[in-house]
Amino acid sequence: MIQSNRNNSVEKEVDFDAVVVGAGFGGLYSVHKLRNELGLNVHAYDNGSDVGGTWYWNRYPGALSDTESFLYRLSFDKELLEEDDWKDNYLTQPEILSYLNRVADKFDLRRSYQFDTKVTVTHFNEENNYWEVTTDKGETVTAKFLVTGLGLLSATNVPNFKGRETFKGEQYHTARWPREGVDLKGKRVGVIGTGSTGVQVIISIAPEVDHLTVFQRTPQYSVPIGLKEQSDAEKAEIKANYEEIWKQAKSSAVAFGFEESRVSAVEVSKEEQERVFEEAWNTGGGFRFMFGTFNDIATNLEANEAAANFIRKKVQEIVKNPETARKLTPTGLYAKRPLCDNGYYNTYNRDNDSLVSVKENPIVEITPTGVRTTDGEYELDVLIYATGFDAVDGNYTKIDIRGRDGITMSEKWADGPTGYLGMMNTNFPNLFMILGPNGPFTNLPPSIETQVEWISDTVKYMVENDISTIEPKQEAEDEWITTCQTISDQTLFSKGESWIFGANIPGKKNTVMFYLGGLGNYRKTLEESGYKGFIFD
Ligand code: N01
Repeated sequence: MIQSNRNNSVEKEVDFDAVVVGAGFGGLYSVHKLRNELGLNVHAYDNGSDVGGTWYWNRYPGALSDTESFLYRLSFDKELLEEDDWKDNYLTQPEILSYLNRVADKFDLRRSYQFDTKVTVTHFNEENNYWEVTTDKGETVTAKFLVTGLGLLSATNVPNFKGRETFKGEQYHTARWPREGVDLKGKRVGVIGTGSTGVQVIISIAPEVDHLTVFQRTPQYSVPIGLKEQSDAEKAEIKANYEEIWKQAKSSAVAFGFEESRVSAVEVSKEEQERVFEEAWNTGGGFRFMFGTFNDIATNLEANEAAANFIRKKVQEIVKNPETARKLTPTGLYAKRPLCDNGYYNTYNRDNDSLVSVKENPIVEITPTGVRTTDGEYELDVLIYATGFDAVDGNYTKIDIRGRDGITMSEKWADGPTGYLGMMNTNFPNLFMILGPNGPFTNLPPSIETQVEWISDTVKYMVENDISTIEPKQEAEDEWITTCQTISDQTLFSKGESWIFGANIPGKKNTVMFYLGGLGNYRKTLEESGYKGFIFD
């Protein structure tokens, strides 16, 4: 427990030094750093019944990470990897959940958690410089530091279709998939949404259902993931090169374990473009295809079109039914978080799979027996919403968070969510957000690790120097937001409509919610700027 040495201190004792919210990668690592390493008195909450965060909730069929197995983990403890074994070069949801359970066991993290508990209200008490944290169980505790690992993609988005509640069959959002599973055998199943989640569900359930109807709004650019069994020799090499692998990932832009290309697509011949794209197509990986082939696919229209065209041709080659191929072929920019899959386009060659373009024939309503679009009714037994998330701030605005002078987080973010270094906000002292707005856009565990380490170093510094509060300076926060905006303006991402900018939620303001400058530069910024942008009191 922190002992205050301040002579002039009138602050009341707190119940806990820190409250941590969330039991995913970020929350678990925070509890380890703050409790096990700094020796603080930590209490943690999660809404789920056990650890896992994103991977606790997303149990839908086919759920898989699109980061390779050796980098979808925490790197701080080499033993964790040494002890670990895995089957393929990508981890399935049960494997990731099992990994996070092993992390919790190894570091005895579960005992700090109160599960099945939602934090509903949290107010900063300016008189005592602590956070009051209230849960849906009606309890309130106080803590000097509040660390939130609420998840970037965890507030589910279920579009408000007319008649949704009248459907007599079963309906599920993919991120709220029942723990006991769902029997889809022999059923007529509809899937709305063809993002990363939809694509995985569709591939996974198509062989088992009687008939699958996919309701697609925007056709997607997706490349093969390159899923394969990882040999013992490959695993041994990964373990032997542990230090170099993580050094490379943490200094790279997207932290997916490959070197980002330094070659411009527009400076090579068409033949060379084809060769490089074909090689990446055969190797697999969405980020590798977008960032490992050429360095300007996400920034230069001509380069982007070359990559997009390559994928379009592949769709046309793979999909046998010309009308389905036409509907599946993407037309606009290739500028969303890149997708990859294990046989998506090929799924549409099955006899029991049909594609409805809801751009051409919009959904009119959900009826008791299915989905009615402008071209007719599709009868269904089960309806699956793979419709994504209210990303980044969606989980924050659900909580009544108030900082100085009673300002609410929703008020602070009225023009869209923002944050200093992706972790803090003016007027919200001692509130550390893991993957808060304006943080890096990468393979997430290395960014989470970076932020949790910065947070625990900062807390340590404050404890050692008897500092009560930390808060960004307004000018530092403004400058960081401008930096994020400037970098984003240089990319084509800002012109593609996706959750990255909040464009998927009707009425949500389109905002730059990420720092697109890469993890390496982000880490350099943290290191070089020190605490210049902060006010300590
Ligand atoms: O969500 P999304 P997601 N009517 O928002 C459609 C991570 N992730 O859960 O494109 C009809 O991308 C929407 O259509 P459109 C990863 O970061 C990773 O799939 O907006 N359709 C789209 O097709 C990913 O980027 C992994 O026109 C509607 C879909 O629903 C992020 O999660 C796996 C609609 C939503 O796609 C989000 O992915 C899974 C409406 N009213 C997730 N509203 C891996 O690691 C929305 N849609 C592999």
